[in-house]
Amino acid sequence: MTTFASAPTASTNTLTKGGFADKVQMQHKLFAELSGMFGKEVPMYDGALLVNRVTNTAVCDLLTKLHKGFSITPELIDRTSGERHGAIRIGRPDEYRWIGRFFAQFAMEPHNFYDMTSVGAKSQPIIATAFRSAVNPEHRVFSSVLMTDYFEPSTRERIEKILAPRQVFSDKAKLLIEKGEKQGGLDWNDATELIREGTERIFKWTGQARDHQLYKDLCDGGFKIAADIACFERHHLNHLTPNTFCMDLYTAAMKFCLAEIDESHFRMRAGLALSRLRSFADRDYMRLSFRHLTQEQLDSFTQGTVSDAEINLLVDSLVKRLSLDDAKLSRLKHSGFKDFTEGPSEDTPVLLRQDAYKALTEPVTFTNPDGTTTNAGHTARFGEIEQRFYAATPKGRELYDQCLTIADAAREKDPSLPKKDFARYEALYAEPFKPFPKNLKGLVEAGLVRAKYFATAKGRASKGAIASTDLKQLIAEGYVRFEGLRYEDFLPVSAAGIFASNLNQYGTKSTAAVKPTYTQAMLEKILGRSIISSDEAYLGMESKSILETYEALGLMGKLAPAQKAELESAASKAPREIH
Ligand code: OOG
Ligand code: NI
Repeated sequence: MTTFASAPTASTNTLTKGGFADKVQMQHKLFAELSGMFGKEVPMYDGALLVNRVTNTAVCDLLTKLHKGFSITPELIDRTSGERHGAIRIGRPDEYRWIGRFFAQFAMEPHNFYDMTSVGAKSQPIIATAFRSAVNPEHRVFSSVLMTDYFEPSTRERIEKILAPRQVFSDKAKLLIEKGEKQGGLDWNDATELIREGTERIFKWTGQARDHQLYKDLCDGGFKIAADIACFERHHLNHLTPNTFCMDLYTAAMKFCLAEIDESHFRMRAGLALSRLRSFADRDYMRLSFRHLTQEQLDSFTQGTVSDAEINLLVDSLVKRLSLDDAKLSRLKHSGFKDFTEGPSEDTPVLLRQDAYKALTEPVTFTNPDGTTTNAGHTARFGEIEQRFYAATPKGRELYDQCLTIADAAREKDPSLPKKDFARYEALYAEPFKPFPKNLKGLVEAGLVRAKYFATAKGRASKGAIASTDLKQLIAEGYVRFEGLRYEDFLPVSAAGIFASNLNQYGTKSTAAVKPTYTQAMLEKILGRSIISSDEAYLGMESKSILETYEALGLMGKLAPAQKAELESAASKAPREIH
């Protein structure tokens, strides 16, 4: 029976040495509470979480047979798949700075600059960063800020005028943040209060908005995103995305629960997803999906087998469970599930794959400048899901972008193919991704993904007697092993696709006389701090692990000075945990 080493719980109140609430623990609580809030606001979200729990449980049933010794309780499944990413869209630079300071209280730091104003036809008038922990992040929030100078002067003025008086952060929230900054942390009472400010005010959907005429003008002008930001009173969560252990099983299940595919079609897709997983779910997949497993635990599992008959039984039980009343999501108000998954093809474990149920039209009451009210609808909040794979090197990223462009073009030639013939669509989409090796070993050897290296027991025992410093050779000889680094960030092109599909509006062109250019330095100025480059952080982690490995094998003295200096310089960018 496997027990997890340090799985986070939302119920324990850990204290730091200074007597403050542990910031990562605060983060788990914040996201657990946000998830509760979002479930109340959007019943489909809770339904999707149920489907995720059911399909993740089926995956774990398969894994317990495939990896003898592995076993997991329902609570641990919930905890392991309790990871979330959210998205918020901010109107004013000063609001954005408060958001940055808010997340800092939860040890979440800005990672990467996303310029969404220059992603071709899918461009939006926003720039963004994502807040997350620097080390082993479990939660992240893609946070955008509206660039009003993207618009011609009269629209710009109308947007700025409506945004000027709103107070998203209460005085109390601001005081708590200032106190946390001054003290270096918050006690659990204050932490709980700050989390409550998040769920009851800052990120809450109120169904209230202002100035229906402006809303309409912005939407008609092609700027739904600006309407979504400017006319609303809070930084409402646009989506909150859980993590799945098997994207294709989850999407098939959602389509079945939404009555978009019938039972026989679901059986076929679920059976296929599980049999693919049977071949794919090796030790590297276990490391990637179950971060709380220790290396000893992973090493203690022995290879088992799963027969086709056993897969059929799993599918039977899925059909049974998903046919119960609580999973009949087609009864809820919904706009359907997307027909294809964003990201790499199903057989290519790089970066991340995302899918979603489409945005719901929700009732909104607008208060107009003359005091009258208008009841209308707003379509923006949707239900995403994701599965994360290995972090790409710049070379891997470039290859990914090339493959994606070809795959997207192939898909766009016949957008109805996924619905008509899913198998043919999958083959068509996978074809351009053929240059990618399909497992971690191949990906690392080709220099396409980042990894963390370790000296093995054999390597340590041979310390001092090893001649080569060539990593490939050291691995082949059993002195060194590696694990893939998980991709913890976002993809601008996928993000642009997400904006486009959930706003039901492809993209926007600047209406300013000259389209302004936006830089990372501008966003850093807004935030009042620097933004971390994830590429440097992944390379830093990799380089640091290589140096530690050489050290453990007694090879430091054999390194060429230039190679050592390069590794040391890269390793200096390895992230440090802050608490
Ligand atoms: C953010 C879109 C980015 C993702 O998963 O790439 C995002 C938004 O819709 O505001 O969440
Ligand atoms: Ni998202």
